[in-house]
Amino acid sequence: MVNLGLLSAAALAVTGAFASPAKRTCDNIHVRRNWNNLNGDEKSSFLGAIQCMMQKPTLSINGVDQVSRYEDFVYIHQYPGYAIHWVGRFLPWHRWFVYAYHQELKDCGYEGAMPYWAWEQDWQDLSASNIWNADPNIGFGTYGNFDYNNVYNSTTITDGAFANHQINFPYPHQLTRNLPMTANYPWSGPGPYCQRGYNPENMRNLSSIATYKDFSVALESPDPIHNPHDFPGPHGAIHLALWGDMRTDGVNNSSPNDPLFFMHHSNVDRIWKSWQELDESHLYDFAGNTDYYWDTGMRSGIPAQLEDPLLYGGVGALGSENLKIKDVMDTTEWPLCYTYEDLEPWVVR
Ligand SMILES: [Cu+2]
Repeated sequence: MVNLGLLSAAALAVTGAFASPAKRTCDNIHVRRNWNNLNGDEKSSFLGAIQCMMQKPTLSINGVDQVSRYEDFVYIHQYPGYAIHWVGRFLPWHRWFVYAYHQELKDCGYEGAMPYWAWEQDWQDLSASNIWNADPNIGFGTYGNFDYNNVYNSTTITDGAFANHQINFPYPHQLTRNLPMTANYPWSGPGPYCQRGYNPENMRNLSSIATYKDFSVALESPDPIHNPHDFPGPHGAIHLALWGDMRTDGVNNSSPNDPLFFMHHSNVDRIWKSWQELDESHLYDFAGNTDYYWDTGMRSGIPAQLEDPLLYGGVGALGSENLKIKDVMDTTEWPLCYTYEDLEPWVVR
């Protein structure tokens, strides 16, 4: 059960404010910015707010093993499991998830808009991205080194703002990544397999897709059992390329343990937002299935609809209990009230 008494001030603010959605308009529209365009003070403030979340007490949602407000987000992502991946609600669910995370960062003193990692700009060599920065004040840290003796646990990140970050949920370990394992595991790392997911050719293909149903699958990644392309979509490609905590599959679903998860999903959301603006018919276009069964690879036959609940697994946190998919389709409408500074450069016409 949810312990309502432990809901955070930020979560309560979102909950209360959402009581009358139709009557509210945005006071202003926040412009989310490319991480590369933030100055040192802004980067430091953003990373400091994440560290603050990692120190804050957990909401003890459902009484599992998470130890901090940050790990609550890991749990909230894990809990609904198959109902938020390879389904129609994948994009809207993660949109609200990143938004709610940003509310918590504001509660921890970060005043800027949510940044994003425009990884499609790093397509030629992911390992050369500016995102890898070892400075403990302004960097997410580097990308690890492959450990042949510990393939799935990967290597601990020992630099940057999250050096040796101790994770407790869903199992105790330190933050890991594993970008350079390409030579022996070609389906990971910055090599050709993942690159086909986010290279200009695939991004061009994405921008020309006509319907949400097809666009959503292509952006997320075809599911592993029904993959018609034999290469991942850009969302899946980045998870695979970074390996380590970002790679956690449909069993753990604990990839938010790496703070880069939110930088990644902010960009996934930007790409969806860009697509929504390409044609007026796209803004409220929504379809897909409601469930996916990992063990059998079956998609449920129930068609997803705009009226469906966003579905935060019944945990009730983040002010989401009454939220429907239709409420988060337009980011420039209340409650979201944001856009992106460079919406369309990824669209190769
Ligand atoms: Cu996810």
